[in-house]
Amino acid sequence: QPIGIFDSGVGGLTVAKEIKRLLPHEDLIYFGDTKHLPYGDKSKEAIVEYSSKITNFLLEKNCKAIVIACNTATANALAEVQDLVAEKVPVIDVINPVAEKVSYEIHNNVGVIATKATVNSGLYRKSIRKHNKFIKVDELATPLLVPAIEEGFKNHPITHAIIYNYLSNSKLKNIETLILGCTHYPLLIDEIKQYYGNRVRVIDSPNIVANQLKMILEKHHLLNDHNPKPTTHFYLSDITKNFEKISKKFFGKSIDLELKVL
Ligand code: DGN
Repeated sequence: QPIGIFDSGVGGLTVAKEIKRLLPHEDLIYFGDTKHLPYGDKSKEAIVEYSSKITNFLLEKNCKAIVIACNTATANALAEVQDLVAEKVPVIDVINPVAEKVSYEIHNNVGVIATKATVNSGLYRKSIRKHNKFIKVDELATPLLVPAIEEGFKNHPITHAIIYNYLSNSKLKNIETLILGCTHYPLLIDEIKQYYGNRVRVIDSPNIVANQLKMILEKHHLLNDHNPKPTTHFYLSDITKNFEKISKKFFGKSIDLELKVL
């Protein structure tokens, strides 16, 4: 049985890549809802509708676990996806495992950068403070980073100017830790680390999420570690030349994309 992974677009491939690295014998199905992106500017109702359709598709494909590899979908539709799945299979999201890990380590001031819809939900703050109510959490919407990444502006003066502008915001002034609360941002992790030097710890979410998935599969005796021919299928709800190009960047190698409209 495969693991189902979904995102609003191709950003979730940063999570899929880490899952593939950590669990190389697993079959994977990835669904990117490129037709409806960006989720970051959509209403909760729309995000719930899209996420539910994708979840049903992944359940039809007989997935043994579902990974919501999108912060915006997690922030707006996690409870609805969990209801829909009704404990048939485990659901792993990209916010709670990261919030939990951060709250158990020594962090007093945590910053989160994410899309508007994620910041508006306040889920990072709620989730961190559920575990440790002494941590101060400041969330900042940084929407321009997504198009900059999708345009391929890595190591580019435009991206450096955007990063500088956002990270120098007074909200993030005293942070010790920064969570990259959007699946696109790992592609800019070096530039963000460069901005801070050693002052701030930047959290690598895909690795935490992949480890959480591994732990849950082990717990449910669902881990596949002897599969001579693991398969990975990538479905997008809209395919363009640019998606093909950037998918390669996000996943780290060339992939075959299949069109699937839900
Ligand atoms: N993948 C989405 C996230 O992690 O929040 C962001 C992409 C988008 O919809 N703009």
